[in-house]
Amino acid sequence: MAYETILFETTGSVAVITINRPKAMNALSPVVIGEIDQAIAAVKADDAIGAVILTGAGDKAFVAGADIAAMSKMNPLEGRAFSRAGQEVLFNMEQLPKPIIAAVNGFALGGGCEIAMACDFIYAAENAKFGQPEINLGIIPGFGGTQRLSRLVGKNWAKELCLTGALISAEEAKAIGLVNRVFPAGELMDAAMKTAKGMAAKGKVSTRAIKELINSGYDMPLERAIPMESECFATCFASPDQAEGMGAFLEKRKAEFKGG
Ligand code: CO8
Repeated sequence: MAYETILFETTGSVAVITINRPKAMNALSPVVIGEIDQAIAAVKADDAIGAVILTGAGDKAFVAGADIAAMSKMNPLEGRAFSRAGQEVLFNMEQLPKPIIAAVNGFALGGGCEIAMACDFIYAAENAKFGQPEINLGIIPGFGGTQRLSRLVGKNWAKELCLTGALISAEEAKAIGLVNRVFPAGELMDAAMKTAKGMAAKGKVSTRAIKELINSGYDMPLERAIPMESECFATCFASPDQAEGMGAFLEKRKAEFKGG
């Protein structure tokens, strides 16, 4: 598959998707959004890939938002279509049965912060900056920012970020729970790769169940979400991974999950 605006590389069991428009701060045009979706579909179809890293090209930006030049010409219907298309891609990322790490290597603003939040967790470089500055453009977040941000960091921080358009540092983002870990810029990709490889080596059935349970159970009442866990727990016992994982522990060796 040939891509124009992203790079798609695989290193063993890990796919790295790099948004590659450094001159435009890796802004998300409709073409970029479509190509990310194609790459996610390619990852889903490839059994050899167990985890994904999403990052931005260059050392300044992860993604500085949706493409303002492209959006400046949109009418309300086109704006809604662009917003819906982006939201669908972000749902496809959340529903991918393999973990995605956002490796945020610079500005993650507007749609950039939103796409990072649709990943399973965020690692950030020390120089990264996060924000939802759409209010400064006379619009609002349109790729789920008002909803995912409040679920991740609480209503008060979501309101402060969306209503002021202020940017926060990687350390501040970590303090409010938006970012899991912060690394010196030169160490970010190695750290993300190490974690991604580790996750890719786990059992596929367990990985898929954990991601799906945490995502879908998060907004449900506990008494409805908890029984879903028992069902998935039972499914794990039908997988060869369970026999391998427990057998390996008892035999004092490292488990080698084959999936299934
Ligand atoms: N879209 C298009 N081009 C951009 C964007 C962007 N979001 N961000 C930067 N660029 C371009 C600049 O226009 C500039 O291009 P050129 O060299 O041709 O003039 C180039 O990237 C470099 O940018 P700067 O010269 O501004 O670089 P600085 O280092 O001075 O500043 C910043 C970097 C702070 C990141 C600055 O570029 C900036 O503020 N960018 C815009 C950030 C922003 O407002 N993002 C939110 C966009 S809105 C959004 O994401 C909504 C998402 C939901 C959409 C829903 C659909 C309707």
